[in-house]
Amino acid sequence: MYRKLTKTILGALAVTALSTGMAFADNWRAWNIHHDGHPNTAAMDLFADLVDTMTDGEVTVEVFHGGVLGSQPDALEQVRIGAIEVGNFNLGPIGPMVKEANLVSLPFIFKSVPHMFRVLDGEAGDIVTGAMADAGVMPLAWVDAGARSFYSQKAINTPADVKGLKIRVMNNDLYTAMISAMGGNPSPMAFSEVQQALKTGVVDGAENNFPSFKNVGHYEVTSHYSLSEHLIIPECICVNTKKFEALSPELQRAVRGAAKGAALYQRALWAVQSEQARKDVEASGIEVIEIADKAPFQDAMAKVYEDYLAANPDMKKLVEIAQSTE
Ligand code: BDP
Repeated sequence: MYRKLTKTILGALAVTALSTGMAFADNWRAWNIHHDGHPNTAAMDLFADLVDTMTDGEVTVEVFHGGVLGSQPDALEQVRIGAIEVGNFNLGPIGPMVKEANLVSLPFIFKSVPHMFRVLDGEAGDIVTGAMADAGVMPLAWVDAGARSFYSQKAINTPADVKGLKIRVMNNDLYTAMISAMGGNPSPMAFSEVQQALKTGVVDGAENNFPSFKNVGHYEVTSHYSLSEHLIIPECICVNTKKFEALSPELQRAVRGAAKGAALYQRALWAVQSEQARKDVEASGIEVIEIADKAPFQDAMAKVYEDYLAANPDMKKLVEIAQSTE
C-alpha cells in the first residue's frame, strides 16, 4: 500500500516535472530470480525502498521476482543493453560474457566466503568490477551466495561418486569442465527447469547452496546433499552502466548507498536463513553428508585449471592475485 501510494505520487510528480521541463523520475525495472522466502528477495525489496528514499523519489525501482522477466542469461543480456536496468546476478552466468568474472567460477578458488569478499574488496575485485562495467553490467554491491555443493539420490563422498552421473550446472563452460573432470555428464540448464529435471530423472543431480536447494523445492525430489563446497560464487546488485552514469553524482551516490545498504542486510539475512534452510531440509529427511577431506575434489580440478589457463593465459594474473590474498 505504502509503495503503491508512493508510486502514484511519484508518477504525478514525473508528469509535473516533465511539463515544467525539470528532471523527471527515472523508473527502473529490476530482475530477481528468487521467490519469497529467499534472502535476496527481501534484500531487493529493501534496495527498491532505499533507492526511493535516498533519491527523494527521483529514481524508483520496481522489482520483478521469481525470474518472470526471463532466464538469468536473458536477463543479463537485457541489463547489458539497458532493456532492464537492474539485476541481482550470480557471477557464474556472467563469465561467458565477461571473461574476468570467470575468476570466481574456478572451483575452490576461494578458501571461504570471507576470503571471497576479501578478494572482491581488493585489486582483483576492482579488475572484475571494471570489466563488468565496461560490458554494461556494473556491480554496485556484492552479496553472499554461500558455497555450492552437490545433491543427488546418491551419496557423493568422492569425485569418483560423480562418475557417470548427469549433473545440472549453470551456463558456463567452466562448470561443464568441472563435472567432466570427475567423469560426470554435465547438463547446463535454466534454474527454473531443474526441479522437474530432477523429478523426472532427466538429470541425476545438481549443485547449489542451501537456500536455493530449499526455496525452489529441489530438496523435495532428491535425498542426499554432499558438502563438497566446490564453488563459492558471489552475487551482485548490478545496474546498466549507461543508465547509472546518466545520473547526477548525487543520485549515483544515493543509488550506490542503497545497494550497499541492501547488500549488508542480505549478508546478515543470508547467515541466518542459510543455516535455517539446512535445518529445514534435514528435518524433511535430506541426508547432509560432511566431506572431511576435500583434497580429492580439489585434485580433480587440476586439469580444469590447466586447460582454462592454457586457453586464457591473460587470466593468470587474476588467479594469482586471488590465490595470494590472505
Ligand atoms: C542460485 C543463484 C541464482 C542461480 C541459481 C542457479 O542465486 O542466481 O540462477 O543458483 O543454479 O544459487 O541457476
